[in-house]
Amino acid sequence: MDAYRSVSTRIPRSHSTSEALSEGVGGGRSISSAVDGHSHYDHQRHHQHNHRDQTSQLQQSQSQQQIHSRTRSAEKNTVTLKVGLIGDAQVGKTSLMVKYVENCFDEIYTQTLGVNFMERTIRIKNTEITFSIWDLGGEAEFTNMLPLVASDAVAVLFMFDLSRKSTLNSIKDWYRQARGFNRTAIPFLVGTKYDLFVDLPEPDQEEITRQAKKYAKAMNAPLIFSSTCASINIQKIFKIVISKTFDLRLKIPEIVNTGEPILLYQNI
Ligand SMILES: Nc1nc2c(ncn2[C@@H]2O[C@H](COP(=O)(O)OP(=O)(O)OP(=O)(O)O)[C@@H](O)[C@H]2O)c(=O)[nH]1
Ligand SMILES: [Mg+2]
Repeated sequence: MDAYRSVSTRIPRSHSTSEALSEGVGGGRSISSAVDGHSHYDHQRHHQHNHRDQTSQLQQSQSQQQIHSRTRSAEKNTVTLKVGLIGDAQVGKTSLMVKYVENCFDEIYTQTLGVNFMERTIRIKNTEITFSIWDLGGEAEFTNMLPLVASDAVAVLFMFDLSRKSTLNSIKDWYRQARGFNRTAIPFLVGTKYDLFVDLPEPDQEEITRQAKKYAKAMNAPLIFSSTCASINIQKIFKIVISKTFDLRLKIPEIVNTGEPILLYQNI
């Protein structure tokens, strides 16, 4: 059985114009405009891995990728940023990755059995930035593959479902475990399914927002509420990853109020 999403696009194509618009990306020389202004440089690649017997293959591919990245860096001013996606089952990790790389969304749940991997390359001024995105299946049986996803990552997105509070409670444990394999990665706290969150009773929204802010503060992490199906804050997550990694200024306004799609990343 093919246990993975079918993600077959390999042809470079223009990306996410509608989302860029819906996210209010402006002009000027900010990172946001640079990213979207060079969308024709986007490339996507994906790999799928079976967790049963491919741990060593993954490690090999990871180290090959790093070598490859160094070679390319010397020649073409390119950089690879590894980003890990971690969190409970069904919070929407794979959906977010597929949305960012291929700009599509599937309502049907396909469990990740192990680790998925996709790449997207964007260009900012003279630099090609390749996001190498590693997505860990959230069921407990795959926790042994956490090192593959967390090691060498520049950023780890700790993801929870805004409509299921238990998934936010789990973040503590995911954070503790991932930090054990990587103490330098920039942590992000990402709430998913904001489209469902807005239908919750107000007191629930307030409680989840309060707790998410508390966790983000404790983790020293940007906090982002997102919706993959409604294209809310997906591009921004990766723009903020770039800005935090290279210490660049970003012109995206923060969103702080309960009930809105929270975006807190400055002064972290
Ligand atoms: N309403 C809504 N549903 C979403 C959103 N993102 C993902 N989903 C749905 O949530 C379910 C789980 O999504 P996945 O991306 O497979 O979750 P996952 O975290 O990768 O799950 P595991 O692979 O088991 O760890 C799927 O049915 C998705 O269609 C969203 O933004 N809004
Ligand atoms: Mg998945």
